[in-house]
Amino acid sequence: MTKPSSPSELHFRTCNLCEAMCGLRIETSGGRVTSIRGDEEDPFSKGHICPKAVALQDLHEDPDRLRQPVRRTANGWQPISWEEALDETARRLHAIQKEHGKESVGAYVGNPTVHDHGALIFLPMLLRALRTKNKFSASSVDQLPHQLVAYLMFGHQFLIPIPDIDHTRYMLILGANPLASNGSLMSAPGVRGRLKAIQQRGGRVVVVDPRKTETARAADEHVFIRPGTDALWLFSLLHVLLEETGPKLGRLAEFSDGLATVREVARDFTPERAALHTGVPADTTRRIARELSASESAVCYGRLGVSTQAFGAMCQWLINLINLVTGNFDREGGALFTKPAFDVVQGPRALAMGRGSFGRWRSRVRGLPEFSGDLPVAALGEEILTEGPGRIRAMLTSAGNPVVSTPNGRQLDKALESLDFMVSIDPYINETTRHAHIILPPSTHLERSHYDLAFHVLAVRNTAKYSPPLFPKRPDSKHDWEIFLELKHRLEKLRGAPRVQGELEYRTLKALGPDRLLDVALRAGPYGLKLRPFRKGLSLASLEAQPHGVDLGPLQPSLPGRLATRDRRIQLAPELLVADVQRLRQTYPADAPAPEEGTLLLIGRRHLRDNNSWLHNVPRLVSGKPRCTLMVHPDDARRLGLREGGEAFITSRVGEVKAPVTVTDEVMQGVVSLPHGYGHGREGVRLRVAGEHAGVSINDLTDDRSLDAISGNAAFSGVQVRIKPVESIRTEEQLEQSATG
Ligand SMILES: Nc1nc2c(c(=O)[nH]1)N[C@H]1C(S)=C(S)[C@@H](COP(=O)(O)OP(=O)(O)OC[C@H]3O[C@@H](n4cnc5c(=O)[nH]c(N)nc54)[C@H](O)[C@@H]3O)O[C@H]1N2
Ligand SMILES: Nc1nc2c(c(=O)[nH]1)N[C@H]1C(S)=C(S)[C@@H](COP(=O)(O)OP(=O)(O)OC[C@H]3O[C@@H](n4cnc5c(=O)[nH]c(N)nc54)[C@H](O)[C@@H]3O)O[C@H]1N2
Ligand code: SF4
Ligand SMILES: [Mo]
Repeated sequence: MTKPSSPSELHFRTCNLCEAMCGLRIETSGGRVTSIRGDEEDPFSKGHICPKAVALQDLHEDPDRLRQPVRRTANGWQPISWEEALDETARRLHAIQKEHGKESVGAYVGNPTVHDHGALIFLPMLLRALRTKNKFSASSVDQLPHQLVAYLMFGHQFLIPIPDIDHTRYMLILGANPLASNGSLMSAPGVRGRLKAIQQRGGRVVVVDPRKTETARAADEHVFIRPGTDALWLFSLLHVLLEETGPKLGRLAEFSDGLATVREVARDFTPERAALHTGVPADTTRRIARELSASESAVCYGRLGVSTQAFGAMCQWLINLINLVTGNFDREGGALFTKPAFDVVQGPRALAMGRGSFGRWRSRVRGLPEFSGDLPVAALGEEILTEGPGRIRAMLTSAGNPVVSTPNGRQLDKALESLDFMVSIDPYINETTRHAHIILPPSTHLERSHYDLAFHVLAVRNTAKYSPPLFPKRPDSKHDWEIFLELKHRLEKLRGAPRVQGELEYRTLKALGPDRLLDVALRAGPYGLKLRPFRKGLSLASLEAQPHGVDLGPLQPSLPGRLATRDRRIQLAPELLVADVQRLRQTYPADAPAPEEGTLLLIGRRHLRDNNSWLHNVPRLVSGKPRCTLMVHPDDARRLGLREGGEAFITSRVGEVKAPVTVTDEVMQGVVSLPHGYGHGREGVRLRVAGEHAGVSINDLTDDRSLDAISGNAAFSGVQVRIKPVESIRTEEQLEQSATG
């Protein structure tokens, strides 16, 4: 007799692997996932998913994933109990701070934090309890320029204008490849279809990128640009818009300051001057400016490739200005602010995110400025390695892999090895966490509830969706937020905080958890019960009753009401940015010097099946052709003696790697490209599948000294490298050996 199979169950939830927030329809049977598909009824994603969604199952089942805390000993990793792990972590951190001061403990917070509302709400509490100014995060290898510019122009770091991709008739995209990344600071599941719809409306898509990317191929026009020169090009675009077509601020003129200053600084940036350095012909620039100006609606969108540059903040400033002076800001089809149900900008004070801050303190060694409490992560290695008072001697990392994701990863690798103590909150023993003394693994993504606190704020449409946990959490496991709360409580007790009050706060927070706090924020938010006494507003319960999510409508004009500057005015010409224009003039003089002989400019790339450094242990996602290859233009390959399938030896100021070569005219001449997130071959990494697809880390080449001078964001775009065929090095060595032998 055959056993009856367990009945299958159907669940709806949101994929939280990237920013697109795709709705999933997941079938389970007998406590196992049997299928993951797109949820056609999700009002936002309408059935779209990408190949990564299935990783949610594979991560949950991955035998390499830690199920219990571990301690590193002379005899390898030993499992330990939660009590022991949490007590020891708090004790060691406290002891080090007691002996060497508060700043002797540092913290690094990585990207998946932003995809977990529990972590977003509870992590700041732990960081406050750590009391250190040495806080770092993945923001400073990513969107820091966007936040800084939003803070300076609109008064809040999360007032980030979102391109209205669904209504625009002209989209100018720089430094973004949403067909691989699925969109960033532009949550938009199914970007391919949304771009196609622009074309079907009679509109136009133009991509400016040193590589002819998947997105560039889907566009109407692709323009090559020399890496790192976008600020100069954007200035020349602005120049034409101001001098030729004239600014069209419209109703925004009433509450905007600084246009005259902008005009003045843009005056000498002619398209001809820009062409000398950018490689973009002056007439192309003029035409694009005229098209932007003439289009019924238009939006300029610039993302990672123009953020991680020496002029990252300036690029984001200029992009906002271009949208403003073409009359496309806060207007349908242009760039608008969202109105999220959990409003991190104008929501209840205790749950909202701070407006931001800049330069309240600086890093000890290099004097880099803090932004909103964080220091640029490019300074982390030197803060550990440089002797003196205030040196970092212990680290807490959470959901981050800075050894492969931050510049000069080799240096950080060495630095972490030298620490007195390190704790990592992470499910894996990877390039970073292998240095930890204790690893605290969280529950899996399917064991938690989910609400996209961050990405609803950054989406192309207002929607809201809550997903309950799909599987119950194992009794001996903890969510990230629980780990943070436990550590915070222990640290405060060790420090002798008032006992009764501390205990009460701990118990209250533990009982509430992130979901009850989410409920409070939803009720207090713009669609909550509070403002609509006669209609049913949003609450956790109402979202639970609508498992596919709720549509709250397209982005709408919201200014000046939504501005968070103290005078409720837009600052078009923040002093910090205006002052930096001189650096741009010096870097790109009106009479161009010849580029240095023999150097090539390195850029990164993303692949649809990667997700930064941490999905390479999923067999379904790493199958197929090796992806960690160096793309080289045919002319450069010929000059350097590189051939398809051969190996290249790549060196930069900070390091060297070897990678297989792909010869392709997809990259601009003089530019080479290597993806990031690889380099799993380091000793002690416990990722069996990733180890077989190890690749090399681009961040062993990127430079911790190359930064956006204003924000301190890493400047990954356009790292100067030298390249030789590996074979030629072997021949040189052989010649040397036969000469000496
Ligand atoms: N599949 C996948 N999806 C992801 C991720 C992933 O790793 N894999 N990561 C997620 C994360 S954390 C983020 S932040 C987003 C990022 O999402 P995107 O911003 O779309 O990032 P990329 O795909 O890296 O695209 C950056 C583009 O900039 C170009 N570029 C490089 N240098 C320059 C330059 O100097 N000027 C110009 N104009 N362009 C330049 C590159 O060629 C590339 O096409 O993606 C998210 N989604
Ligand atoms: N050269 C170059 N470097 C780059 C980039 C680039 O384009 N080029 N992109 C940059 C960008 S945009 C980003 S965002 C950063 C990312 O930088 P990081 O955030 O430092 O790195 P990730 O690779 O995202 O690593 C995520 C870590 O979190 C763990 N993790 C996954 N889920 C969870 C969870 O739910 N809880 C916990 N506690 N841990 C979890 C994973 O095991 C992994 O160790 O990389 C940056 N680095
Ligand atoms: S696009 Fe992003 S959110 Fe959608 S299924 Fe893929 S990884 Fe998940
Ligand atoms: Mo990112």
